[in-house]
Amino acid sequence: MSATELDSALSQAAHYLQAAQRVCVLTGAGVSAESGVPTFRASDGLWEGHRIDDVASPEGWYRNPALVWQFYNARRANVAQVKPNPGHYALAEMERRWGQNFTLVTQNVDGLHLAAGNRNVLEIHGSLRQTRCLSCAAVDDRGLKPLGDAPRCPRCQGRLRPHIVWFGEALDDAIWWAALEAASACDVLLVVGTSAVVYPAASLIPVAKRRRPTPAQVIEVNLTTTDASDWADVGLYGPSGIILPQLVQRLEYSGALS
Ligand code: BJW
Ligand code: ZN
Repeated sequence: MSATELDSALSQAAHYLQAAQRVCVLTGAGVSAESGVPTFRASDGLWEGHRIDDVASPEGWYRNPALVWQFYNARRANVAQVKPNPGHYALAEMERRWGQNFTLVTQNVDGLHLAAGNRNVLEIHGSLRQTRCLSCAAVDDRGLKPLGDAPRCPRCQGRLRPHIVWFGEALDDAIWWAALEAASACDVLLVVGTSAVVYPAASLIPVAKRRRPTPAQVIEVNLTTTDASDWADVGLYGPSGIILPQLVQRLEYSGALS
């Protein structure tokens, strides 16, 4: 995308946002890439040397829970060392403008949107900080310290698993319904740093476009075009850590963020 094309796309996106009463954002791994968190599908489907299916599926867990815990402990250690980037902070700035009418739906499990200051966040694929007991079902926030490769529940000594949504598993009902409600009621859906290939998360995009009587406007922010691009009214192609602050700056100049 040339500088001139980006400039006119930024103006168009700012124009949509200025008129929006309700804004919904869907983020994926790309928004955290500039913080140093690897994305999923960049290098042959490998994730820190593992096939995603081996470490992010119930089958992988039943085959080798210790390997899954080693993988998630490494992820937790990585995330403990990283910080939100300017893209995360720009989204926090936007929430300050729209308040309760701003919902951030994230597929990420790294907690960086919360660390940047967003509060109305729906973590639809779970959180690296949380564990779930396979015996008593308690969900606990365990921070980011290593948990060993066979952690036990502090209440009942049952086996713990990461509180993460793996392939083939259902999303939490209440969180998913809140995400659907936000996407179906928004005037603008901002889709940031996701390949939009994983469902049901990706279905939020057609949900927003099918809003009646007026479809939502969809703005995509990504390095490249994706499965979301055909739905997008405007595409901003470049690193989200650069593009999102530029978008916020345009809103500030126009008074929309004051
Ligand atoms: C930048 C950038 C920069 C880089 N700036 N951009 C319908 C059709 C087909 C299949 C299905 C369907 N419905 C369900 C399925 C099956 C499956 C699925 O979707 N499979 C597809 C892969 C085909 N879905 C499920 O299994 C889901 N469950 C389900 O549907 O259950 C049904 C059920 C109902 C009732 C009872 C029981 C079951 C669950 C999905 C869970 C996904 N989990 C994962 C792993 C766990 C999280 C973890 O450990 O971290 O979540 S998979 C992985 O993909 C992870 C991510 O959240 C998710 C999305 O990936 P994301 O974020 O888009 O990352 P990438 O790497 O793909 O893309 C990064 C993007 O960033 C790229 O576009 C880059 O260009 C860009 N980028 N740098 C801007 N600086
Ligand atoms: Zn327990």
